[in-house]
Amino acid sequence: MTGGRAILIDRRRFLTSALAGAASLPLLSEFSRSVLADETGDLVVHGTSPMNAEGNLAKLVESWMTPVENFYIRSHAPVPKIDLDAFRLTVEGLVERPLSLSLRELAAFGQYSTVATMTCAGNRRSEHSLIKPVKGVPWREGAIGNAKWSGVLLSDVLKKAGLKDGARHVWFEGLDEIEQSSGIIPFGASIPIEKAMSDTEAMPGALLTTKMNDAPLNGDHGAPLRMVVPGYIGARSVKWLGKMIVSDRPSPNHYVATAYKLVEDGTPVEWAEQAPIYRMPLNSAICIPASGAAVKRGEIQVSGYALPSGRPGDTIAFVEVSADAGRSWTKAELNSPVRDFCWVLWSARVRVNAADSELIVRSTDSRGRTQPQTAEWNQKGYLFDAWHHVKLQTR
Ligand SMILES: Nc1nc2c(c(=O)[nH]1)N[C@H]1C(S)=C(S)[C@@H](COP(=O)(O)O)O[C@H]1N2
Ligand SMILES: [Mo]
Repeated sequence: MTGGRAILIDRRRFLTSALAGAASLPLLSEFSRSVLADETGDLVVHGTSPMNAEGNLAKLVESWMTPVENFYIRSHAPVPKIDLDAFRLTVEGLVERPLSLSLRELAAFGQYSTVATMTCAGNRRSEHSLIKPVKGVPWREGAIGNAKWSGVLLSDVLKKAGLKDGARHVWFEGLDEIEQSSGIIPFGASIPIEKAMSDTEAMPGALLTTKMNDAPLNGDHGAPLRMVVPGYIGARSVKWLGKMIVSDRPSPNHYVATAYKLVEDGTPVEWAEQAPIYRMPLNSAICIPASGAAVKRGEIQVSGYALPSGRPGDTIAFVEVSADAGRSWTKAELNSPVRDFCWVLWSARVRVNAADSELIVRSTDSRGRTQPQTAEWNQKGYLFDAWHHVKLQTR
């Protein structure tokens, strides 16, 4: 992990500027004030080996469907080299018929597409650090994107394999090689069998994806095959998927058994006691104006995103913006489709006075739940879901 440095760049310029600029890059804390306001790059790059980058906020809110150039990348190891002819997805464990499927054989299953938002459990981690420092990629609000995913239903593949009695979880394993002190491991995840099989007409429980926004997946996003699990944290959507194991228990892989849990003290007992995170929480963020932007007194345009929790059926009901520390709230207009598992883009016009120094957003869902005013700090800086604040310089 590369720590606190971040640069905002255009993907095309990315290698040269990353190398040339490495010594003089500002620290996140130095530029978190306003750099995003006037830059035109697609991604804010936190590290290049492995690649970790988040969407430029001003661009993210331009479209409900996030273009791939603007879509965050979170990888724990370099993109693996995969021979497409030799590639096989294997399915084993508690199944009647273990499978070994080539890409062609996979394509023979029925094809489905769905729109779903992917977000990293660490999105907004930098706000945890304002409470107490946390390690990990210092994501701001851009580790999120919404895309159309196409491929085959996980449930179809599991039905073909035939679930045995006792099948409770499906494990996923990537073909990447992550260096840990214990040795090299693949990125792994698992989901409950009920989620894997829970297809509705509008939304598959999980999709074995080969295309993103109608184009073949690129290497950064998991080519040739990745899992997409709508409603779950990004870490459950394993990229470069090579193996699935049906089991009676959650995966023992580090990223299920140890990481991606909410722990406060981080004692071995607490790590063992806590359950893996599956769903993403209700959340929202202001994308425009950028943090630290200079604005004139009077009416200003504010825009951003809101994300329902990963609970099936939860949608965004309304989004509110305050310019006066939460004394009064203006309802935002929702400018995109409103669906479960998908973000909503919103905008609002609010009046700011000379004394107002920040904007706040909070969202409320179809069950009447509102984001909490503050978030619980946790060791790994996951699921920061408090009201989002953006500081302003009001003139
Ligand atoms: N094999 C593999 N899959 C992975 C990861 C990884 O490092 N290796 N990162 C996970 C995490 S933490 C996230 S948030 C999402 C990010 O997906 P993206 O890079 O396509 O945005 O992929 C997940 N799948
Ligand atoms: Mo993530």
